[in-house]
Amino acid sequence: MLVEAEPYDFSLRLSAAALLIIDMQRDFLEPGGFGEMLGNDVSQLRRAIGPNQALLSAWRRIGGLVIHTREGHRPDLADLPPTKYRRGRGETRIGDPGPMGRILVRGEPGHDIIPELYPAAGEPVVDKPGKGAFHATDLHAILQNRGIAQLVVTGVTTEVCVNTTVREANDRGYDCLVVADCCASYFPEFHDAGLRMIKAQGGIFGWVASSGAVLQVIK
Ligand code: TIU
Repeated sequence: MLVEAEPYDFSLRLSAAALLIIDMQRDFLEPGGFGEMLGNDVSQLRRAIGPNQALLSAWRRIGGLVIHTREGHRPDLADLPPTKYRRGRGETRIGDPGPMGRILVRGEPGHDIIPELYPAAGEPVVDKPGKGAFHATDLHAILQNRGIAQLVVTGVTTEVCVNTTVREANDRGYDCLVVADCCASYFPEFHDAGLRMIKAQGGIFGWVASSGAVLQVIK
């Protein structure tokens, strides 16, 4: 199955592909959450919800593997690097009480995935302490155990957790197809640059396609 993509068409093998949805968490996307508290415009991210819903439901319909990730830390914060804690010099930090529970702490309402894209029973949810979904997680093992070689990547934010994960995946031997309108950033120019960085130089990290192009071949 050929998906129209840049820098050239992507040869999708459904039996070896997983849909990887990065960090579509309430604290990043919902009004009143941590992202907005930091001064970010969450509407920039919310644009990706509809396209993700369409892609997720099509992917489920064909019985494809779906994996969700969440960025966050243990309630005791033992897995939180002091550098990450200190960085930003913000008044509110990871682990502090926020609008939707303790910020970026596992088990808190704000840490969970938005209801529109909530994981279905049996879909692995990978909790990650870093930006990349492979660092300090069992994602690679899960993918290897399922015979996955291709990742269709969506989520937020394009230049942070999506890009970091795609780079990690690239070095581990996975082909990545990033779905442009299913990713988003608080900074539109970083979204654009983040996608360009992936597909430049003949696809240095992977491919970029629209959700429409993916839907066309999996429908
Ligand atoms: N998931 C993810 O990208 N985490 C971030 O902290 N992103 C920001 O852009 N801040």
